[in-house]
Order: sequence, then C-alpha cells, then structure tokens
Amino acid sequence: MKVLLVYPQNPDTFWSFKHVLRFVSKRSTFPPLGLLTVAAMLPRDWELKLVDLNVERLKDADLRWADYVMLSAMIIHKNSAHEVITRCNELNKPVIAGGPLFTTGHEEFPNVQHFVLGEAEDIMQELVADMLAGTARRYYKAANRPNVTCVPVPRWDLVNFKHYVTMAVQFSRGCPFDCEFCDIIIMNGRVPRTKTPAQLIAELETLRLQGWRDMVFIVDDNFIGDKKRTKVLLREMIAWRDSPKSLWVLKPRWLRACRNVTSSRTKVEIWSSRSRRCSARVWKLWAGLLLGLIMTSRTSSNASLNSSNVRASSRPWSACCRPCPKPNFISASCGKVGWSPPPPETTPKQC
Ligand code: B12
Ligand code: SF4
Repeated sequence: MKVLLVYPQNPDTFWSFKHVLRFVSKRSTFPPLGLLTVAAMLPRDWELKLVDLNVERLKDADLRWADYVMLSAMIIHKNSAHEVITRCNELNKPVIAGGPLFTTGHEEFPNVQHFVLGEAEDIMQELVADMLAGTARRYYKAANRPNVTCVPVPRWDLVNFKHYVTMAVQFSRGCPFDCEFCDIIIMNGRVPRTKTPAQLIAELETLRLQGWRDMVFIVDDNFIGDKKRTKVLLREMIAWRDSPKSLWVLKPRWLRACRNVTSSRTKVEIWSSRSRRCSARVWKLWAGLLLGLIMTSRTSSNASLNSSNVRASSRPWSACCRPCPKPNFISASCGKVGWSPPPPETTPKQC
C-alpha cells in the first residue's frame, strides 16, 4: 500500500514565523507531529511519503503515486486543506482526514471520503484492515481516549530535518482546565494522560540517533497538568542528559540565535521557582510549554474568571517566577486572552 501524508500550508500568522524563517535558513518551524505519529502506526511494509506544504510543493506525481492520501490539519489550515482535497478529488485519490480541523468541523468537507475523528491510536488497526480490504468507512471515532503509553515513536525518518527549526515531542495529552476558547478539552479531555518517562526519552534518543542536534519543542496541551509525573520525567531527563552517550551538541548558529533571543529583555527566560529543583539542563531542549497559564488582567470581570484563571492569577508573576541561572528550557509562555461574556465596561480597556 502506498500512502501519501500531506500537511497543509500555514497561513501567514504569528505562529508560522514566516518572516523570520529566512534568517535561520529554514522552511518551517515545526514538523507535523500528528501525521508522523499516525505514520508510525501504519504497517512497516507500506510505502509512505510525507509532503509538508510548508517545506515543499505537492506534485501531481505524488498524488498519482498514492493509493490513499492522509491529511492532517488545524482550523487555520482550512483553505489549504480544501485545495489539497480538490486536487485529490480531481485525480480520484481517496482522502483520509484527521486532526483538529476535521475533528471539530468535518461537516464542512463533503468531498472527503474518510474521517478519523479524535485521537487515532485505538482506531488505526481497524482502519488499516479496512484499507486493505477496500471497505474503509466514512467515519472512525474511538469510544474511549487511548492509553498514551502505547503511542509509538513518531516516524522521524519521513522528515528532512534540515528544513525545520525544531523537532517536537509530546509527553501528555489533556488539560484539567476548561477555558472557553480552547478545543483541547473536546479533543483530548480533562484528565491529563502521560507517556512514561522512558517513552519520551526513547523519542529524544531516536531524534539524537537520527542526527538531530537542535531544539525540541514539547507540544503538550498542559505540560504541568500532572505535576507529579512531570517532575518524574524531568528527573529522568536529567539522568539521560548526564549519560555520556546522549551529549546534545550545540550548533554554533543556534547558540548565536538563541543568545539573541535570550538577551532580549522582552523575552524573559523563566523557570518556575518550584520546578527549579528539577532543572533539567538538557542542551537546547526548548520546552515550548503551552503552560496554560492564563494571566487574567485586573480589568476582567468575575464572570470571565474560570477556576484556572482564578488559581493562576492568585499570585503575581513576579512571585511565581524568577530568572533561571542556567537556562536549558526556554519556557515560551503562551498568554491567551479569552472572556465570556465580555464585560461591557472593561472591553475598551482590554482591547
Ligand atoms: C503544538 C501545537 C502548536 C504548535 C505547533 C503546531 C504544529 N505545526 O505542529 C504551535 C505553537 C505553532 C501552534 C500554533 C497554533 N495553534 Co496549536 N496546538 C498545538 C498542540 C498543543 C499540540 C499539537 C500536536 O502536535 N499534538 C500531538 C499530535 C500527536 O496530536 P494530533 O496532531 O492531534 O494528532 C493525533 C490525532 O489528532 C490524530 N490525527 C492527526 N492528524 C491525523 C491525520 C490522519 C490521516 C489520521 C488518521 C489521524 C490524525 O492522530 C494523532 C494521534 O492520535 C495542539 C493541541 C492538541 N492537543 O492537539 C494545539 C492546537 C492544534 N492548536 C490550535 C490553534 C488554534 C493554533 C493557532 C491557530 C493558535 C493561534 N491563534 O495562533 C496556531 C496556528 C499555527 C500556524 N501554523 O499558523 C488548536 C486547533 C483548533 C482546531 N480545531 O483546529 C489546538 C487544538 C489547541 C486549542 N487551543 O484548541 N500550535
Ligand atoms: S489551560 Fe490551556 S490547554 Fe488548558 S483548557 Fe485552558 S487554554 Fe486549553
């Protein structure tokens, strides 16, 4: 079986980093981790090819080659996904679509033959059998959330490392909070499920063995959703970091680039005072922690403060964070603003 895995083109948003990528001679920031994870669940003797539209063009020859096209996307990719689907339809290639865009909005894609809604781990075996038998259904959705300790190491061999700024790993799925603007609860639930530390270290080790020596972005929904397990992981990562074989070598270019970033006073490298004790000094491990640290401004009304916001805002930033003397994680804190209902008297201030 020949499967073409396609990741749509990022529009020009802040997170596409389109305008800064040329400064570091890269084509894209992140590889499509969802597709690489799905690829690892397909039979080893199938022929796979990944086309990430952020690093290369999708050729008709690629589409003609494939028996199936597997497409992953976020809402932000809607236009590009429609274009890919149209091209597949024109060449009569069946599309299997999954990921956040289709999980939350598959109704908008009548031209897609098959959908995998939500997490794929518990579905893949059945999907593969149906693909082989030519009896694939329109919808696949697992009854329960999968046990993430069974998630395989992503197929890093399908990406060309040189085009990307950072690789990605995932330790946990799910978030205990419930911010009104966030799809994570729908997709991954409110109970954080974590991989084992050994599993994550196997992923890092695979990246190292395949030659990656640069940043790794931890893509968790909420890396500290289960703090106890996160601390166990960090301790094991320290041990892995300290083992001689795992020396994570810095590339001079990135040293420079990083120093520029870290010397900027607007980009503060912080390390939460509590987790500092387990400061994993993993070279160049960029923990882009989507911490879910929702900083509510004092202008918010109580109605917009859900429990996570109240808890997070009970201590000021300055009390929670202090500069890390030897930063190895860069906490790229992602501040999100959302309020419902918008309090009329404060809206002008918030804007
Ligand atoms: C890491 C991450 C990012 C990173 C990198 C994204 C990337 N290109 O890899 C960054 C920080 C750049 C980012 C940015 C944004 N993100 Co984001 N991001 C995430 C996060 C936290 C993890 C994604 C991930 O790698 N997961 C790990 C993999 C293994 O999981 P997965 O992709 O879901 O794949 C599984 C299943 O979905 C399924 N699957 C996926 N694809 C396919 C395909 C097939 C064929 C099959 C069978 C199965 C399948 O199988 C996989 C295994 O179970 C998710 C939350 C989440 N949990 O998904 C949000 C999330 C995807 N992001 C979201 C959003 C909104 C954004 C932004 C638009 C935010 C903004 N306002 O700017 C930007 C847009 C980026 C852009 N390019 O312009 C939303 C998407 C909502 C939606 N319904 O589409 C999410 C769900 C978070 C949320 N708050 O709701 N993001
Ligand atoms: S804390 Fe973050 S991940 Fe969790 S529900 Fe809120 S925005 Fe989503």
